[in-house]
Amino acid sequence: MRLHSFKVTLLDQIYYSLLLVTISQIVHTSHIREICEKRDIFFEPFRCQLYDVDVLDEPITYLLYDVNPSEGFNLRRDVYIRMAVFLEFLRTQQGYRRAKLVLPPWSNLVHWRSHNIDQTQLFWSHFFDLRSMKQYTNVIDMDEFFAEYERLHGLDTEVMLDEVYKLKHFENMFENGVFVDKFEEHVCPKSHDYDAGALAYFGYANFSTEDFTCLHFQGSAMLLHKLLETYKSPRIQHVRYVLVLNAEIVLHDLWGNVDYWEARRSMRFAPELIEVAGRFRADLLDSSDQQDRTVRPTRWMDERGHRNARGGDYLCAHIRRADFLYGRDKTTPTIQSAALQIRAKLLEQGLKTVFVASDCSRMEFYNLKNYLKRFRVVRFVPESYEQRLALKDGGIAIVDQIICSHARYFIGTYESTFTYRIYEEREIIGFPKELTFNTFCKSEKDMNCEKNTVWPIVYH
Ligand SMILES: Nc1nc2c(ncn2[C@@H]2O[C@H](COP(=O)(O)OP(=O)(O)OP(=O)(O)O)[C@@H](O)[C@H]2O)c(=O)[nH]1
Ligand SMILES: [Mg+2]
Repeated sequence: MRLHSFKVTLLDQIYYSLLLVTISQIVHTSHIREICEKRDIFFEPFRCQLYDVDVLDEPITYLLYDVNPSEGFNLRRDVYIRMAVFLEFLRTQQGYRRAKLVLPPWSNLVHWRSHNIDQTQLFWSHFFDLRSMKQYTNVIDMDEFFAEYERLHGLDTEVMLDEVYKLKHFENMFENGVFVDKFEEHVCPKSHDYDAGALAYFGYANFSTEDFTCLHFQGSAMLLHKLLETYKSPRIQHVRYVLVLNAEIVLHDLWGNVDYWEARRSMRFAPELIEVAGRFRADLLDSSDQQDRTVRPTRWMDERGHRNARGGDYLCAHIRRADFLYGRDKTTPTIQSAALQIRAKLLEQGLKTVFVASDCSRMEFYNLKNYLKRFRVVRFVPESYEQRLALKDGGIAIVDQIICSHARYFIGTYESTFTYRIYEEREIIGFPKELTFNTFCKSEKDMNCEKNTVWPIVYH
């Protein structure tokens, strides 16, 4: 009898616990809703995500940013990584789980010297594979932002930003000799950015704000979370628009860690640019991914660390000229010295061809060829005006970078961000380090000069 009652209680207990599990699952699934957003009409018409219902109560925070106009293309790519890694962190925080990063268009960068072609307000999709970037975090191009704004607020409305922060370094970065993360308001100087509510943002005439704050700022991207919390409106907001100007002031949380490399790996180039570079490699350098052992998985998430890449039978030299001849003349070689250093490497590597990526003049290139008469010296030049118009200066620079990323051996310019981006690309493709991390010296007579830093790739 006692045994029986024990059995009943045990069965009862099992029954009740099963019931509880079922109920809690119903409750749990009723907390989840599927939200679908319109995407790319060809590849992924809709992206659906499961959201907890309480996440849906949170506002959508649109985080826009911009970089100091004088900064070049390749530093801007680095600022993007800081912001993307930050956004990925922010989306884990309560109140920000639906945050999105809005990509600032590219407009008339100082190094883009083809003034006969229109290079204003170019979207990121012109240079990068946005679908790939979206697989790292929730980023949208400016045209997508406008479409979303229109959906939320109707056609032909001004874009009214809730908050704009213009960042500036502190005059004294070290307080009592220590660097502490902090920000502090200061009186805004007169500026072109903002005038009576109207905001100059990439030449768009429809941006405005009533809340423009100037801040001294020092610290990593994570400090932006504190900033967003500090200035959060006490009103209930369904959507919040925040713009950070001079985002290059914001530092990396941790440069070169796994997060950095994931964001970096997701920044694959636009397929059209890869195709142009691929044709050049095939036609002029007899180089292909199969042959060169540079085949990459279709998705960056499937990449694994290795160092088996071989590269095509050519050396690539990135020879930075233009402003480097003035600002960095102590470390930038003459064309003759660069030629002599290239020659030594070609002989050492048993190669006969050098691909030159450079912002040099035609005259400088002509001289370089003359110093390397016994070798083949090639560079990428658009085959027609139409192609130049389609690629634009930024696209041509990326084609150069792609071709360099597939060379057997690479040598770059000291302290050039352009060179650093090629190092990274080759790290992702999987070259042995010694075929990548090479730097020109000022003179071929002093090859013990200071070299660029080696930042090897890391994976989870
Ligand atoms: N096509 C082409 N353009 C180049 C080359 N090197 C430099 N440029 C142009 O000059 C710009 C250089 O500016 P950044 O991209 O900031 O790189 P950097 O000036 O080398 O490095 P930092 O001064 O440290 O930022 C590039 O964005 C290109 O527009 C090259 O090899 N090929
Ligand atoms: Mg620069």
